[in-house]
Amino acid sequence: MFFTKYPHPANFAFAQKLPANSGSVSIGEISLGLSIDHHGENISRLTLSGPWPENLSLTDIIAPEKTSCGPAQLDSSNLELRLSNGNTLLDLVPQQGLGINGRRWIMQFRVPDGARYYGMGEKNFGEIELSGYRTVFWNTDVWSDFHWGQWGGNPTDPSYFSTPYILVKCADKGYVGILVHNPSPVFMETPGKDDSRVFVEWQRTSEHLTIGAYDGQPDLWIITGHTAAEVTQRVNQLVGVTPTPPLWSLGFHQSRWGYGGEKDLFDLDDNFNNEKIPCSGLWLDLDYMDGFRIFQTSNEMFPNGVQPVADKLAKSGRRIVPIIDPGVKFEPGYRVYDDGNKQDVFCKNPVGNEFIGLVWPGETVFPDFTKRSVWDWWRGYTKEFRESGFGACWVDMNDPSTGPVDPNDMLFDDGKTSHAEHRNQYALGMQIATHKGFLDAKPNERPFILSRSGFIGSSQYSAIWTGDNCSNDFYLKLSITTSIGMAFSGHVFNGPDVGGFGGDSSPELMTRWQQACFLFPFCRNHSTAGTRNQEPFAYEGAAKNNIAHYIRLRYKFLPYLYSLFAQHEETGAPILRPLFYEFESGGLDEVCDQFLVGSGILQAPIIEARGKERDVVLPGNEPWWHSSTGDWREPGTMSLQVPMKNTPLFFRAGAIVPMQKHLPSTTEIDLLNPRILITAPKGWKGETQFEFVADDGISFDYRDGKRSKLLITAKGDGKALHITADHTATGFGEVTPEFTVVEHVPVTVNGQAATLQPSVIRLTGRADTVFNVTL
Ligand code: NBV
Repeated sequence: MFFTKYPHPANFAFAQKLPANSGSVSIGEISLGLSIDHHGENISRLTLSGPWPENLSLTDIIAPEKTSCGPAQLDSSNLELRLSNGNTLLDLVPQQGLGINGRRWIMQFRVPDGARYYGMGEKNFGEIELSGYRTVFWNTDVWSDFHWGQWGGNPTDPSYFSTPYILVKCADKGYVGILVHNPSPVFMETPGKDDSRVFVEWQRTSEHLTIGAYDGQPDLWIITGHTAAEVTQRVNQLVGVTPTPPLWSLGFHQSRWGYGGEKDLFDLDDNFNNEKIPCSGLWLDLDYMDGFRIFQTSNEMFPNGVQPVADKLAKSGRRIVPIIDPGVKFEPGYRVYDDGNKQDVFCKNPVGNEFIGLVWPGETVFPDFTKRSVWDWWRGYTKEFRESGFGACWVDMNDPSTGPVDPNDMLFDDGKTSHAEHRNQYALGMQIATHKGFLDAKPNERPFILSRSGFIGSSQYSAIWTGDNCSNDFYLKLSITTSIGMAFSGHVFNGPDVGGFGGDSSPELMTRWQQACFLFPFCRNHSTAGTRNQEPFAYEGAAKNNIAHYIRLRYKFLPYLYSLFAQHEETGAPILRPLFYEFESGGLDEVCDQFLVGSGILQAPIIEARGKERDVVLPGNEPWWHSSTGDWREPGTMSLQVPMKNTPLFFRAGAIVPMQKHLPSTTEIDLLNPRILITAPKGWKGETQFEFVADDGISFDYRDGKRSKLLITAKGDGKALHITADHTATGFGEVTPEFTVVEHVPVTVNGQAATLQPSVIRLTGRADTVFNVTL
């Protein structure tokens, strides 16, 4: 696979005519079957049958019932993608719209002037808006497949995780999302909006939006909407929302390549306890294994087994999360190899033997995760693994990485299917199988799995970290754009290696990184062997205090994050959002160094280790509460001084943000007694709502009604703030909220006049005066 070369339309033959309805399309001698189905007025599916096997995807798209009309219409013998109001958003280029070249296929769409592009899953371009790019979707082990000179501080493409999806903003007409449900490598090309990336003429991208694939049945899901939010929620539901994660997994995690066994874990536990820094997961890299043999723990690292260690750490509220690679050491006599060989679970090479790659254990074989029978084999091991005391797991190298060995010799399905046809969903199969094993071990516990690679559908099984980054400003900035790109493309539960994996994180960089990501959906500090220690307590003085403060603050806001995840499960809404997700107007299409957490909090972190000031744009037409100073800022652009202990965090007028009452420890997370912060300015006129959720945070009982929901409404009539809190469900017991407001204004709670007690809260700067509401 060439990462920097893409098929050109001139090398395809195109259909000269499309049928007026679903039917057959001729391209030269070849006849293709075109069918269009609708799933509601905003979703259509277009499939082609032809020289391809039928869709090889391991998971199905979760679509609403079929309906008689939808946005994709074959009209006047051309395909138009229309919004419900009849506006045509995109249409196929006449006579050059649908082409094939062997099993390669291509589609070219005409786009309106001023169109903008988003999504594309995990991309490392460092931008949210993606005009003028050519890209291919091919799960890649970036550090292995690119030269270090490239990944050290420049965009690399492709990345570990493939979501062949693009969201097009069709100027002011509306939005269309196109999801290609095809595990073979897909390619896309977006028209450029200016000449900024054109150094030589052939870098200029086409004037059309191009979508195609090297192989695999064309299966396109087309979603239209008036806003980015409508389309994004829908696509997140189509690929499968992330079930509410276990509450502990939303805490802070500490990892490092080099932690080996019980000694390191106990040291970490002591340090976090002594410093009173909460931490929910302690992560073990390759060193806990017996000579890189998966599912075999080193006796030296765990002389007394894992369970007693897990039990001790559980007292501090922590779980052990070890790494598992897919590669099985090729070593007759090693039980996992022998068993797998006997049961014929490993991928084959073109001459019919087990495919061999060169990874950590040396010569390595790979389970064929595209086969359901292999899922059953693997789940037995992950069940055992969970039962041995490990609390979760981290599946790495599942791109799959084969070291210096050409992966194209790794075939699937007993040698019948080429590598490329399945590669992008290898990790997905591993996630599903691992998840099943965890459920076998603990049927009523929500599994937590973190994976490096993935594909459409992974969101249902696994969180994602965005792979190997480096301790520098480039990657700090990328943390925001990559995570938002994923959240916009079906995978909301993700985050980077905070502090950077490769290289040394200076005290300033580590502080700024922790601040930038303290509210990210997934928050883990991880670094590679041979670099400086990067734990919060490895720093001194102000740096240590600042890093610790933002970790504690994450725990303070856990009830907010948890409710956002529960809301995501119901609606598909992402946790991290670009500004234009909530604010359609105001020229925010390209802002990529600020983001929203839910709809209530806006963050504009410092993304240069040595930075002490930055410009911030506050959208909309209402003021924002600045938690570093406790005052209100009018919308617009402003310059802010940002000392090391601060990070610019703004609360929307009327934001309802559930928090924990006290600065919490890892073990005390009380969802039934939250403190709800409501930030309404004096004289506020408006109304906002937030659905707060409480349950046991770990089991599936919430699906049987054991979840409480409190619908909180804040209403400002210009004179007073009226708060109502209505239980819409009490399956987990009664929620008894206490409210805090930031202005001394008349307040009623459920119709009763309240009194305000001054109090202080320290969020992102100096302590702010706030008012606790009592009845
Ligand atoms: O297992 C070692 C590393 C791991 O720490 C990292 O997070 C993964 O992305 N792993 C890759 C393999 C080798 C990286 C050079």
